[in-house]
Amino acid sequence: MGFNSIVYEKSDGIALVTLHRPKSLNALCEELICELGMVFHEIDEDRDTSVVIITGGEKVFAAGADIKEISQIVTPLAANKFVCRVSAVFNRIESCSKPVIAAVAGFALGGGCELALACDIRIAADDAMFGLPEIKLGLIPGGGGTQRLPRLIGEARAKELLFTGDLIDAQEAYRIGLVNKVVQHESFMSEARKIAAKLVKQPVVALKMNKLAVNEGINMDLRSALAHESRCFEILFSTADQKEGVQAFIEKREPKFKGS
Ligand code: CO8
Repeated sequence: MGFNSIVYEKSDGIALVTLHRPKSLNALCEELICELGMVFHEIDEDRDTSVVIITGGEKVFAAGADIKEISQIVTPLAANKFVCRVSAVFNRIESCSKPVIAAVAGFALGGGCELALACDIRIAADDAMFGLPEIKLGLIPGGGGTQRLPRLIGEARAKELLFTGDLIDAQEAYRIGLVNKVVQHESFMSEARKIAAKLVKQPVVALKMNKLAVNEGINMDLRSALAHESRCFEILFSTADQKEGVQAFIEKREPKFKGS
C-alpha cells in the first residue's frame, strides 16, 4: 500500500508508522488522517505484526490538525464531518488489537497530542512539548482531548491545560502522568523499540485481552468492569499460550509462546 503523508515499515513483528509532512510540522491533514485509518486497518489484520510504534520522526510529533484546512470549514455540518472522521481514526488506533506506542520528539500539540493520547504508551524525548492550544483558535479539542486527557491525568490538571492552552515540557508531562518515560533525544526511538521488542515476545491473545480489559473497563462502573475482566480472563484458558505459560513455570523453564 503506497502512502503520501505517512511512512509505513515493519520488521520483527513491529510496525512503524511515521507521520511525514515535514513542511507543516506533520500537521494532521485529511490525507494523513485517512492514511492513518487505512494503515491501522492493515495492521489490525496483519498476523505478522504484534506491536505498533507511531512517531513523527526526529523533529516534531505533530503540531495539530492542519489549521489551513480548518480555515476552510465554515459550517457546523462540515465541522461535524471533519471531527467524526478524525474521531473514527483515533478510536480505531485506541482500539487496535495490538499495543500502540507513541514515540514523541518535539511538538505534540492539539490533534498531535490527542493522537498520542489515543496510544497505549507514550515515550517522550527530552525536547518534547505537549499541549492543547485549541482554545487560542476559539476551539476545543475534537480528537478526544477533553475526554482522554482527564481520564489519564485527572480533571483538574486536564482543565488547566485545556483552559490555558499552555504548553508543557517532557519532564512536566512525565510528572503529571501524561507520558510513561522521558529519555534523551538520541534514544527516544531506541527506547520505544526496546519496549516494543519486549511486548513482541508476550503471548498475543493475553496482550490483546489485557488491552481490552483496561480499555473497555475504564468506561464501565466498577462491578461491570470487574465482570468484563473475568470474561477476558476466562477466554485465555482456550489458548495454547496460557497452557504453555503455566506449564513452563511448573517445569522451571522459559515459555515458548506461539501466539495461539
Ligand atoms: N497546521 C498547519 N500548518 C502548520 C501547523 C498546523 N497545525 N503548525 C505549523 N504549521 C506550519 C506553519 O504554517 C509553517 O508553514 P510555512 O513555513 O508554510 O509558513 C510551518 O508549519 C512551520 O511552522 P512555524 O513557522 O510556525 O514554526 P515555529 O517553530 O515558529 O512554531 C509551533 C512551531 C509553535 C508549533 C507553531 O507552528 C504553532 O503554534 N502551530 C500551531 C499549533 C496549534 O495551534 N495546534 C492546534 C491545531 S487545532 C487542532 O489540533 C484541533 C484538533 C481537532 C481534532 C483533531 C484533528 C486531527
